Amino acid sequence: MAHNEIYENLRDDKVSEETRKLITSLPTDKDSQGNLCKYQACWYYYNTFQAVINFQKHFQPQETDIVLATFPKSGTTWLKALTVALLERSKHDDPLNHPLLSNNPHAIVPLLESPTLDLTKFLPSSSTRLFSTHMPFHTVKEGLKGYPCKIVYMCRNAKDVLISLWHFRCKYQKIEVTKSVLESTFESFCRGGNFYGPIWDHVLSYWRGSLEDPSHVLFMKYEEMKEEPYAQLKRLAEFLGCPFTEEEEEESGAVNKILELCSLRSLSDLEINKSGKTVNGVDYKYFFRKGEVGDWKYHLTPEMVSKIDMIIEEKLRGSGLSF
Ligand code: PAP
Repeated sequence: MAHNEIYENLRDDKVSEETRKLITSLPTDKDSQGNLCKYQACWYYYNTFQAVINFQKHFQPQETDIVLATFPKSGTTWLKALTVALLERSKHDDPLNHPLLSNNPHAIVPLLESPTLDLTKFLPSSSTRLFSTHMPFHTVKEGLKGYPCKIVYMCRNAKDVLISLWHFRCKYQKIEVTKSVLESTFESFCRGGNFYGPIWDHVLSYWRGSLEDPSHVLFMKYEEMKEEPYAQLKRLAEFLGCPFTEEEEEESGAVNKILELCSLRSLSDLEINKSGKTVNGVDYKYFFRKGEVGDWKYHLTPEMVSKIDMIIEEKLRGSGLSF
């Protein structure tokens, strides 16, 4: 879900008259958390939808912008931390003075479609700007208005995303983690009617984007990052145009240092991430749980697994992608 502004996202008090009119022409739905509408093949709560429109109309991109894109619960916090650490690495000789030690990654990398983001604060400048998004590829591209910005997408096994969403939802709603909440989350997830869903269309939008333009769209997988973090971090650095030098790799062990700084254990041990909260009062600690591959095996019934596998198989058929 969308971090700092989770509660803002669920509301609809920031929606203009013009956007309300637009919503009347869109498919709409409702879940236990709020009203949703479907825009450019993706479901949004109304405040977020307004923010998407604001982004597409008013965002002023620049060529050097980097956008980190994910479906919620696919490794957003990790990708943000790794990218910040990569881009900032030359600036922080004093290891205790690193921004990640005193800020949660979500506070460092703004979400483009956040209902509380003031776009006028982000005027083009000479420095590289780092943003994040949960919007699908085509919606982001529209807001980038032809600028050849770099986009990094991290995808994650859909069943693990579902389990992560379920736990997160229970934590921030302060309700018990029950099977019945899992069942309702499963139902809307499979139907595709959940916030930012359907996940398959989301992932495919970036997959196709990366095939069409690999020098501007990097497609990464959470599982590969877990499996071979060293190689994947180097891949990310190369894509972003800041590859590790031989000296960095061999003498200072920079790759391993970044991986260690950004590990779930290190980040979740930091005071800011143990006791800090987003501007809307969501505890940062909710963004750190197990961080494992295949946790779904302990929670989903065989019926659930076969249903979701069938949907994934059908949706991804012929795409060349598996996840
Ligand atoms: P968001 O999209 O709402 O920002 P996001 O960070 O993608 O959330 O999701 C949190 C998941 O990433 C959690 O997964 P889990 O529920 O399966 O455990 C969380 O544990 C995992 N995560 C957070 N930080 C890291 C990290 N540094 N390394 C690996 N996984 C992480």
